[in-house]
Amino acid sequence: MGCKCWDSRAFVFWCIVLLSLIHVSLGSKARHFKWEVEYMYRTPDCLERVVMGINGQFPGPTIRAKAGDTIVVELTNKLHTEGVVIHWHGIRQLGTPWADGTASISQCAINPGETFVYRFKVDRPGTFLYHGHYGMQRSAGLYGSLIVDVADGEKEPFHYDGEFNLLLSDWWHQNVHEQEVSLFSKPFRWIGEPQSLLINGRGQFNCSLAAKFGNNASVSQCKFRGNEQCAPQILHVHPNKTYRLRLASTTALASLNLAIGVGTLVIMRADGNYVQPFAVNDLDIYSGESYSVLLRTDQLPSKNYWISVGVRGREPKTPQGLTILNYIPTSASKLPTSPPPVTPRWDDYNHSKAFTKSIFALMGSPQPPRTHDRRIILLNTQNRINGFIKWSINNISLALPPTPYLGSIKFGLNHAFDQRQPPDNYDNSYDIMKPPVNPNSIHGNGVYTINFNTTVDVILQNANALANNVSEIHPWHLHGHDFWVLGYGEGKFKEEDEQSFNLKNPPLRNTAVIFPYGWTALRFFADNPGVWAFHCHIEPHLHMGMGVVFAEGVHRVGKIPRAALACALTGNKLN
Ligand SMILES: *[C@@H]1O[C@H](CO)[C@@H](O)[C@H](O)[C@H]1NC(C)=O
Ligand SMILES: *[C@@H]1O[C@H](CO)[C@@H](O)[C@H](O)[C@H]1NC(C)=O
Ligand SMILES: *[C@@H]1O[C@H](CO)[C@@H](O)[C@H](O)[C@H]1NC(C)=O
Ligand SMILES: *[C@@H]1O[C@H](CO)[C@@H](O)[C@H](O)[C@H]1NC(C)=O
Ligand SMILES: *[C@@H]1O[C@H](CO)[C@@H](O)[C@H](O)[C@H]1NC(C)=O
Ligand SMILES: *[C@@H]1O[C@H](CO)[C@@H](O)[C@H](O)[C@H]1NC(C)=O
Ligand SMILES: *[C@@H]1O[C@H](CO)[C@@H](O)[C@H](O)[C@H]1NC(C)=O
Ligand SMILES: [Cu+2]
Repeated sequence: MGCKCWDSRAFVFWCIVLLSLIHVSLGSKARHFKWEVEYMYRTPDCLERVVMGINGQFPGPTIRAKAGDTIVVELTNKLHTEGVVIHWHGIRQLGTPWADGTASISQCAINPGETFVYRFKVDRPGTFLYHGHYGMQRSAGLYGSLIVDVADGEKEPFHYDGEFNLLLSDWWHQNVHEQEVSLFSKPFRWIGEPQSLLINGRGQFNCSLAAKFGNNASVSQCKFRGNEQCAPQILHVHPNKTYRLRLASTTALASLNLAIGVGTLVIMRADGNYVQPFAVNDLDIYSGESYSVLLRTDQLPSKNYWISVGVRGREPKTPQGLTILNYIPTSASKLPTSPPPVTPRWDDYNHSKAFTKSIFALMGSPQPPRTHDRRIILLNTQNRINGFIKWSINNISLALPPTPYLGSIKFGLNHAFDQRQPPDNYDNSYDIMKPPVNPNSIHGNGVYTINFNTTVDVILQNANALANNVSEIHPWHLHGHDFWVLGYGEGKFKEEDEQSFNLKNPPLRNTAVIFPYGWTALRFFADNPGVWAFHCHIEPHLHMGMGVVFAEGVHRVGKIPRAALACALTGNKLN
């Protein structure tokens, strides 16, 4: 096809033909969505509250796409008095860093009444999430699932007959604005443990599905007609089949364990990446993580069984979340005859560590570079600033600036944020086993500038919080990348611990946990121009400053859509 005829109609015609042929042959397409974010009344756990929903749905609509597709979400902010953004959790945004959906980092919050178009490619299959990333809007209910299937003509390397998507979250009766104020009050007011655990946005607060097995007579049996907003989603299965469960957690606070009353779950994928399959009776899932597991329904007798979700790492004051695995033709309304499985004791950290350390990449997965160019050690502490309680990283509590970094760095606006880099390490005399001797820290908004195409090791170092004998779990999530999890250790990370790194088959993930008083070592390759948040995925912790910002190859970022930066100091830089 000669393309000499630049201005002829024939050229245009043939180019359209050609483009559509490419389109068909790759099987990839653009998937368009028009979304409106709004507050609405809902009864997620049988009590009516205001939640943040999308197009009248809570959780938001599930996006289903194929690897290679382009997702286009036209997001209109129908909240009356606050901005909004949506982050596409687990999507690397290669070439589209402005679509990452992080307020003050990749874009300006979308104003009430305005529409912003997220357009990005989903380049590989997996079970992902999307959620608000401004203030604590994720806690308010702004979240949903993003499921990417293998491209046409490709197959998963495992067979299954059907699948279920279970999006796990936690829920408070206090509204999120009050939670934000309480966390920022002096004296500090902790939001407490969630009232309910939700499975696909459904939980039961004032009744229990399993009441008859409990010894608390004041808890009544839940009675559902089935159309209530808090009625559990029952998983209807046929005997002797294999089902894929897509599990993802978008909890604000709770680390979870999911247990089934029968058989085993075989872990196949973690955060979208293949792992060496292994079987468990229960699995831990931290906020920001996802798993695909296979469940075989070959148990006898074929009847109904429980699935339970319980809290880990914090003394649970929240009843377990429950749903039912209904074996057809058994009636779905028949409750299982045995009590629900009890998830492991909240402080059985050995159980959690054993699970987490059993996850290895499947043979043939991308291998990590053998060495690093830079090592950043990040000490996680709880601190005070002028009497307010904060979380800090290397003694700096992140307070985001009004101008998004992507714009301020690209346009060299040196006054937009602190130009000093935060430290790559902490004072080695710091005793991680004790509360800080001097609990004070400072607010900051400096960024770590990462040289493009270099290998970065991050050592996340946990420590004692402000109270004696308290060190919490923190699941850390990196935007724009997957990282290899090279290892976990107890106590303070030492130079010689590098000898123990797993360079053979470390799992690739986008979220990794640090255990109390321990460290976790991650490695990533900085090949994605943009500005990327790296933070604790516990919503109140991030809100209290528990995060850092990585800027990499920003001068390589192409033309940023105007609408992403139309605020603060970048508001007039785009003409
Ligand atoms: C739970 O609370 C809701 C709302 O108050 C009420 O309609 C429902 O009957 C209650 N359920 C039980 C079992 O008490
Ligand atoms: C029984 O359940 C009620 C209502 O959920 C709760 O207030 C009470 O503390 C429970 N009692 C015990 C002994 O667990
Ligand atoms: C499932 O398989 C088992 C073992 O092969 C068999 O005994 C049982 O009858 C099967 N159940 C159904 C419902 O097909
Ligand atoms: C947990 O594991 C450690 C190290 O293997 C062991 O010393 C400890 O006794 C275990 N704790 C419990 C409660 O099993
Ligand atoms: C953290 O910074 C504060 C305020 O500058 C200082 O008082 C404190 O000693 C620092 N702590 C550490 C562990 O560096
Ligand atoms: C970055 O690394 C990739 C391979 O890892 C290479 O193809 C590319 O040329 C490198 N780019 C730069 C600017 O160094
Ligand atoms: C510290 O807390 C752990 C549980 O988190 C408990 O097992 C241990 O006894 C506590 N130690 C002290 C000295 O209070
Ligand atoms: Cu945290």
